[in-house]
Parts: sequence; structure tokens; C-alpha cells
Amino acid sequence: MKNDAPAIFPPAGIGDSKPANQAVLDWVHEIATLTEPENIFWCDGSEQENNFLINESLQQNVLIKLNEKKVPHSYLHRSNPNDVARVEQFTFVCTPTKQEAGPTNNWSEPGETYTKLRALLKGAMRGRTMFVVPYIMGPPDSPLAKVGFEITDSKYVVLNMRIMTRMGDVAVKRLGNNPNAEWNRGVHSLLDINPERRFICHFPQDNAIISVGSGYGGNVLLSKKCLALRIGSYLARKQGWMAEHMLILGIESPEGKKHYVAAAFPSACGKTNFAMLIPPKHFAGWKVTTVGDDIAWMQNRDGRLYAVNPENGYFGVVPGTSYKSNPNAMRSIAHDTLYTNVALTDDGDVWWEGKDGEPPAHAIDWRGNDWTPDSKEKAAHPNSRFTTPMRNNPALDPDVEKGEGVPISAIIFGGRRSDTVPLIYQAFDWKHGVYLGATMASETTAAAAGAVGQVRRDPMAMLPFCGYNIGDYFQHWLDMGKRLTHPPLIFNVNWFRKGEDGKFLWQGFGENMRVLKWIIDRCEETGGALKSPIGWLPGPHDLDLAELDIDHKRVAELLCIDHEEWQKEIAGHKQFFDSLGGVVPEELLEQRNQLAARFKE
Ligand code: GTP
Ligand code: SPV
Ligand code: MN
Repeated sequence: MKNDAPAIFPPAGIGDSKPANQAVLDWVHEIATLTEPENIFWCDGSEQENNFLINESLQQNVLIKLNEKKVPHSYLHRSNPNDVARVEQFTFVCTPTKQEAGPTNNWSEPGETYTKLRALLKGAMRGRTMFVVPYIMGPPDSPLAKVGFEITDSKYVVLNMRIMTRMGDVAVKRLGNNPNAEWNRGVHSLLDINPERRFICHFPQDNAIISVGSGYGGNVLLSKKCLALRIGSYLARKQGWMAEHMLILGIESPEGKKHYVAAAFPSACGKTNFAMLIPPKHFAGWKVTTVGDDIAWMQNRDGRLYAVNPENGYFGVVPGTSYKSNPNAMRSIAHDTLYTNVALTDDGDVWWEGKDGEPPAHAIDWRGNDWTPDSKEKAAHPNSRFTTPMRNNPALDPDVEKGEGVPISAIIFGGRRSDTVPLIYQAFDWKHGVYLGATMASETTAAAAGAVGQVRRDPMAMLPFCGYNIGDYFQHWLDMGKRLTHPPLIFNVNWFRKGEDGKFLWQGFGENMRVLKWIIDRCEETGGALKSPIGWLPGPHDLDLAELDIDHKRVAELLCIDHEEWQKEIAGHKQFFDSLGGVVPEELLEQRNQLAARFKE
């Protein structure tokens, strides 16, 4: 598919809604002087503007229209095959000192980095249109809401931002005319989509982001990982709140009692699926609703933690999504959806590995090549994605727009671990919970460029997203806990433990309701538990496994704590903390000593 750079020339009334704020105008002028675009397109987020951009994208082969009967109002985009996932090795946190970025981030000096990026951006938009995209993260009336502007030369980015954020006039209004108001400055240019000129740079002190050389996902939708997590986490610490890589879901009992939980799993480890869970038949009357599927912004209100979802849409993993695994996602992406890097069938439908039904006899794969079921290559890229408005989700929580957020009863950490980590356990208290988060690990996935399946420590699922020193981040978690009079209970889950046959022991997806139910029972102080060295575990009858095809042996395997594996695990915790070079708070080092000691009791 074509690089989507060529300039477009809208008719009068489209692309001319300039904001009044002088600080924005000055900044746009500065970037335009540097990048020399053919013209400037001021986005207002209107339907008319969107239709115009879609038509232009179809004409320039940036999008392919899908079969209107099968997937109405939906389109396919193919990214450059060298540009299919986040690039952690090219992602930088540019704080004045290396120490502020800390041991887990790539750091580069802000002055030098600006100089390097300005050289790359010089004349970069010649012959291209420069889009100015105003957006809000968070419900507009939330005290946590943040305004951002993204400048981009990619129509595909604009179309995605319109789904993923509250984009256009609503943001311009919220910012107002005060030139000193807080807002994020994001600059994105495709350049020539060359991995050698691909940099995703964050300047937390300036509330600024510059991203060049990519056209895909978290690299370029600057609202998401760049603002809502990296810059967000930096602002959150300074301002006393939390920006986390967490889904938020509501769960209501048949009696109408409702809890909300937030869960941090690394990329492609099940957040979207958990957030859209449909309880199995046995749980008739229970209802799960989605507040968010990827990011939570949380604040202390009267001693309780309240969360909002800063986003407005879902940028979700496609492969594996089916009516069997995630019916709510399937309904969400049945219309008004942008697909990226999935396969195209001969009748204009989309296909991917793991979709319901038989594979098509012939299709065009994500690279644009012929594909048949005999092909060695995958039809859809493992990190192919859908972009869909959250309004499409049949299970959307009614309080998703509530500015104060929803009260969080439990925080759940989890990763992909073939061994060692049981299906579910509960931390003894907040501090111990912070230790669980800080030491969690997961097998790497296709969501980031690089090797897949390698166990790495990924504290709070924030390793690629914490915009400052990880030691200070741990301390911030500990400090938040001290201010909460009713802190959420903290749990750890692992849907991905494998048996000797190499197969998952746990059915997962909707059946995760059984684990969620125990979590809620613990919050309600009705659920039983057994004390173990690593935390509270459900006893043999505490998990409701009725009508589930699973035998005692498998349940025992799922919940077992193998002392030898855990000696290795504790050594892994120590190795990780040691590798951070002395930034880990004393309280967490003490937690490890206590964990080791409990194994000797
Ligand atoms: P990001 O959008 O990258 O942050 O990913 P995510 O955490 O939202 O993960 P998602 O829900 O999209 O799931 C990623 C992959 O894991 C998909 O292929 C799912 O089918 C699979 N998956 C999700 N939940 C489960 C589960 O409970 N069990 C198993 N075995 N696989 C799951
Ligand atoms: C993730 O990798 O955690 C994602 C996808 O949610 S991306 O937006 O590309 O970062
Ligand atoms: Mn994510």
C-alpha cells in the first residue's frame, strides 16, 4: 500500500477550523516553518471532515473499502512491512539527566535530541499536508482530563485519532484561550518510514513528544502510550495521581451489587479480552461491563482510588478474536472499524488466524500477497489490530463518561508465564501488592518488535511505558497506598500456565469469570483462602468451578506452588532489582526478604 504522504486539498469549510489559543498557533507556525508542508489542515473532528479524509485515503490507496454488507463503514490499511509494532529500542525518554529517566528507559539528552530531530524534520512535509489534531484524553469534565495536539503528515493517524480520542472542537473548547494552559505538544512525521530514521522521543519536562519514521500504532498515535502513559506517568507522580497500563471493568452481581477492578497485563496478554468478558452460563445474572481496555488514570478521592479511561476507542489485537473467545469484541468490530494488517478475502471481507469458521480458500495476506491455507506465512500479522469506537462495545459501562471515575475495589497484575506462577493469588496488603507488581514477569509478544516468548520482568506492565525513573515509580506506588484509607486489594493472575503437554491448563476468556468471582468474594470478605508463602490462595472449594470441564489434578497444577521454581523466581526478583542499580525502595527489598523467609517457615 502507498505511503500516505501526498498533500490533499479540501474544499472550503473543511480543514480550516483554526483554534484561537495563541500558544497553539505559535507552535504550529514553528513546526510548519521547519517541516515546510504544502498546506495545513486544522481538524475539527466533524463527520464531514472524516468522510472527506476517508475518500481521499481510498483514492490514494491508504485504505481499502471492505464489503459494505459484511463489515459496514469499515476499511483495511496495510502498514509498511518494516513497521508493524512498537519499537522499544528506538523509544527515548529525554529528561535533563539520565538518572531521571532511570535504568529501564533509553535516555538521550534533550538539547542534542531536539537538534537531531529538527534536522530530520527539516523540509520533511514538503509536498505533504500537515494535519493539526486537537484531542482530549479522559472524560471532558474529569479533573484528570488532558488536552493534546498532534501534528502529523499521516491521514491514517488522523483517522485513528478520531476513533481513539475525543478529537476536534471539543478539545479546542476545553483548552480555551489561556496561552499558559497545560497541553501536550506532539509532532509526528512519517519521513520515509525507514527503521534507521525511526525515533519516538519524549520530553516530559516540556510535555512534548516527537515521533518520526513510523506510521503504526503506539509509535504514532501519540495520545496513547506516549501521552497517556509515558508523559502521563511523569505528570501523575508530580501531581499525585497514577497513569497505568490497565483495563478497567465493572462487575455486577445478580443482586445489583457492583464493583470495579483494574488490571495490568503486558501488551498482548489479555486486557481487551478480560475487559469484555462474558460470564459463562453458570453465572447467570452476573454482568461485566467495560470502562477501558488499555489505560487507567487513577486518583485518590476520600481515601479510595477512582479510575477513568482516558481513551475513546480500542486499538486491539485481532488474531485470536472470535465469537468463541470474545463475542463483545466481535460485535464491536463488525462495523465502523479500521483494520490494519489483517488478510482481505476475495469477497472484500477481513480474515485472520483464529477467526470463527473455515479459513478462506484464497485471500490477500497482510503484505498484499496471494495467500491460501497451504501458505507458510500467516495471513494476518500477529500484531494486526482493529481501531474501533468504544461506543461499538455492547458491554460499555454506563459510567464511562463520569468525570470523577469509578471506585476501584481490586487491582490485578498478571502476565504470560508457562510455569511457576499460579492461576490466582492475593497479596497480604498494599505493600506486598506493590512488590507483586514490581516483580511481575511475562513472555514477550508480537506487540513490540523483537523476540517473542522470552520471559522478562515487566513491572506493573509498565516497563516500556514508565516515563521516569522506575525506582521513583515504585516509591510513588508505595506513597499512594499510604494515603488510601480504603486501598484496593491486590491480586496476581496467570491465565497462561502450561501443563507437561505444553498446552494451557486453564480455559481462559469467559471462564476467567471464576477467578474474578473469587476476587470479588475477597473484596466482600466472603471468600475463603489459604495462607501460602507467596500470598493468599483459594482453597479447594473457594473457586467456583461448577459446570467447568476440569479435573482436580489440573486445578491442583494450576494452583500449585513449586518450591524449587519459586527459589529460582526469588533469585530472578533479586537479579532484576540488582540490575536497577540501587533505585529500588528499601520497603520492597524488605518484602523480598520476607518472601524468602516465608518459604523457610
Ligand atoms: P494490548 O492491546 O497489546 O495491550 O493487548 P491486551 O493486553 O489487550 O491483550 P488482548 O486481550 O488483545 O489479548 C492478546 C492475545 O491473548 C489474543 O490473541 C487473545 O486471544 C489472547 N488471550 C486473551 N485472553 C486470554 C486467555 O484468557 N487465555 C488465553 N489462552 N489467551 C488469551
Ligand atoms: C500495547 O502494545 O500495549 C498496545 C498496542 O496497546 S500499541 O498502541 O501499539 O502500543
Ligand atoms: Mn496495551
